Amino acid sequence: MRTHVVIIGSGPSGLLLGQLLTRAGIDNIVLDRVSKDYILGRVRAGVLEEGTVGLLREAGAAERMDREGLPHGGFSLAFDGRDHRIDLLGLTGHQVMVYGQTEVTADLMEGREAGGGQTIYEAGNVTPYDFDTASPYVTYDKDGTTHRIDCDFIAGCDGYHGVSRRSVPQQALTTFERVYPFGWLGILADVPPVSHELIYANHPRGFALCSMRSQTRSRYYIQCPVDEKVEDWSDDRFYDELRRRLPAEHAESMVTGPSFEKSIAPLRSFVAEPMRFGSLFLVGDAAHIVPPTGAKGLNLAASDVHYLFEGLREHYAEKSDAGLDAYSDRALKRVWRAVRFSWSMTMMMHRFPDAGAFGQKIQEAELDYLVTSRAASTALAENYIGLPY
Ligand code: FAS
Ligand code: PHB
Repeated sequence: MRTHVVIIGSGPSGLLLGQLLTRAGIDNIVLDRVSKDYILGRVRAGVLEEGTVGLLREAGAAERMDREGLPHGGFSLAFDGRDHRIDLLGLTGHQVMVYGQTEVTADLMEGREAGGGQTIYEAGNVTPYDFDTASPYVTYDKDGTTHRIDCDFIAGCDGYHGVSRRSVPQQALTTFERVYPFGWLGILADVPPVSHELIYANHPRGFALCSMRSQTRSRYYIQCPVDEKVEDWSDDRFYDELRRRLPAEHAESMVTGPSFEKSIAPLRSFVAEPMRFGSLFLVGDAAHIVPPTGAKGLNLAASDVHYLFEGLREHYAEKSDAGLDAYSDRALKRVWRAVRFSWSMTMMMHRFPDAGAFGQKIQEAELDYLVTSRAASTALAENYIGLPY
């Protein structure tokens, strides 16, 4: 087989890139090691920046999002028993779209199938070769046979645990990492959200987040010890703890119901530099991870896709490699701004075991300044809605 671009990974970054390439007439094949159903069974992000929304529309995969997504013009920070609203629309003129990553992925898969895009699921032992030459190729195992795909470029959209970053000679990579001493225990339940907007809560017992997938489906998280076991958390125990971390008005009005998804996500900040190695490009979680406190993970994957797609389009349409040559620097500039924001939100909103009384007072002072200064609220808002591409 031969194609222009082999995309390793059928998550949001691989599928979004595939759709944009296909609509630009650039052939591509997507490989994933798991099944389509397995991918659609994962519950992850919930907030889309306007840039991500625009790319989904450009990819022709936004019709259901535009119909069912929830535009949000603000969110609340809850502390000291009260909500403090951050008016995204009033402060920046922009808003975010609440629409689950699972739905984004399903819409991209549907668009790819409708457009005849080739995706090979349950492809074993995917391996990129010769990406330091002009003739890279990728092999994979399927149905007892090893297959080879010759190509011009390889997009490593295979996430943090993927093969792409691992295939780069380690001396060519520089990595930066911060692992946080806690995780997020999250549930999905078909109950109406406790509020019409998201609530990020800073409480002495720990962080909590009230989010949603629709007007009838809630997504709730509480900070938990990193070695916590999901099986130790009944729904009742979860809701009791969540209510204890929220202002009384929300704790009293919360509608609870059986969860149908419950999982713990570890929190880390991670960046690998650079994001290009010859004809191999790292995209999304393959290159960087952020704690979900700033709702940036999926949105950074989208901006990486934007930069790489522009470079590939120029390569084929204008015979120029300027965009590809600039990809890593351009992507990393936005990545580090989002890594900083996600880190700062995580430091401000969570309980740290070693913070001490001084650290507690600093958090309180930062929150107080944030909600009483228009300049500080505006800075928070412009980061949350997403800095420019
Ligand atoms: P993904 O990890 O989504 O997709 C990578 C794909 O590559 C997968 O389908 C995988 O099967 C495939 N793959 C891996 N190795 C392979 C190999 N060797 N061969 C072939 N295929 C391979 N972000 C937020 O903004 N908010 C959140 O609340 C949030 N929660 C998260 C919870 C969890 C548990 C995780 C892991 C992430 C969360 N994120 C969140 C971040 C998440 O949304 C990512 O940013 C997003 O999935 C990035 O998309 P991709 O880069 O496509 O990577
Ligand atoms: C979610 O709805 O899953 C979500 C929303 C905002 C975040 C993190 C997760 O910051």
